[in-house]
Amino acid sequence: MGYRVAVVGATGNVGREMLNILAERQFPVDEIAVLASRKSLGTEVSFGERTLKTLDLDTFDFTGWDIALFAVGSDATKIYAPKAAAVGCVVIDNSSLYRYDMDIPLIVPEVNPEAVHGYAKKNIIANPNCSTAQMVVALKPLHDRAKIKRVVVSTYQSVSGSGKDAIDELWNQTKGIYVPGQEVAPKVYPKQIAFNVIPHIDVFLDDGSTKEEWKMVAETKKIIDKSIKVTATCVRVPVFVGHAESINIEFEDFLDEDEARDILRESPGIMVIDKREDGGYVTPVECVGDFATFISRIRQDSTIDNGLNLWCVSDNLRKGAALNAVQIAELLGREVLKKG
Ligand code: 11C
Repeated sequence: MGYRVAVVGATGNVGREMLNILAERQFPVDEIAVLASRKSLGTEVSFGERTLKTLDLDTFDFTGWDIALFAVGSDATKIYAPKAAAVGCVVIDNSSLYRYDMDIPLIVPEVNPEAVHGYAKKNIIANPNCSTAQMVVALKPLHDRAKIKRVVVSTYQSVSGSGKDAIDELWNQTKGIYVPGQEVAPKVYPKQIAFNVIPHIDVFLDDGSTKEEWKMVAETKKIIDKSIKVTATCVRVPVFVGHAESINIEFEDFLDEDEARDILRESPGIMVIDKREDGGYVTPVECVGDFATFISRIRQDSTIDNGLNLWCVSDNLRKGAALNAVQIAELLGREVLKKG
């Protein structure tokens, strides 16, 4: 016996990836419903070999459904997630709406699987921001060995993090640069993204940081350890899929780079590709469609007593969103619902 699963926001980038990953990982699905807003009604989406037509989220009754994977914005989540949760359907939400609610667990299954038992307070589990998810997968095993004091991270985030319109903007703007008269003005982003980088993701906060940067701080604390200090600079780059991060870590205890490499090699969800030669590291285009978080360029930071630098790359639509949500569903099934 398997689960009755609803995917909410099934026509978006993340919703489609959720369906792909449910099929790829052979999640035990007895019945699947693909839901979307009225304007996308009837749009066809793939689920393994099957083609499914989207149903109307507004009129859908979640009674009797086990799990709903939500991949819509916070506004729609606020309306529909409580409706699903109230009738016993466990919501796994990819928006930022519930991440900082202390009654709702924020889970990366390789890092804090024990938090799943907290789902019952509200019948909702939150999925972290993509840039946080891949970073905490890398940090947790190192924290367990040498206790992290402080993290300085700079991100190189792909345009798929901003949705389909942003992917089109990068594509059209890039083409437009070569064709006089067909230049494409910035619309999704405040400045040109083609052949450029933009040090601004999400809205600005009073202290001069951006909300994306704040999310990396707050979510790392909630998922791993509130004592870890994080400072982030989040940057949008002209890459379609795959977020990269340069991470500098300061530890309480000394951790040798070779030991760190061995620890990461043995840790769940991580693939270490770290040869000190041309091309001996992973770049975003190589991680697309993969489940792993890739770690390269592991090296001592000789400017402090206990420091390491590393490079971390992952598919932001997968580990950063859809894969992590499906892994949470797997965890929930294994530890709590126990049907599959
Ligand atoms: C980006 N990280 O790359 C964002 C997308 O809080 O779930 C995901 C935003 C979020 O633009």
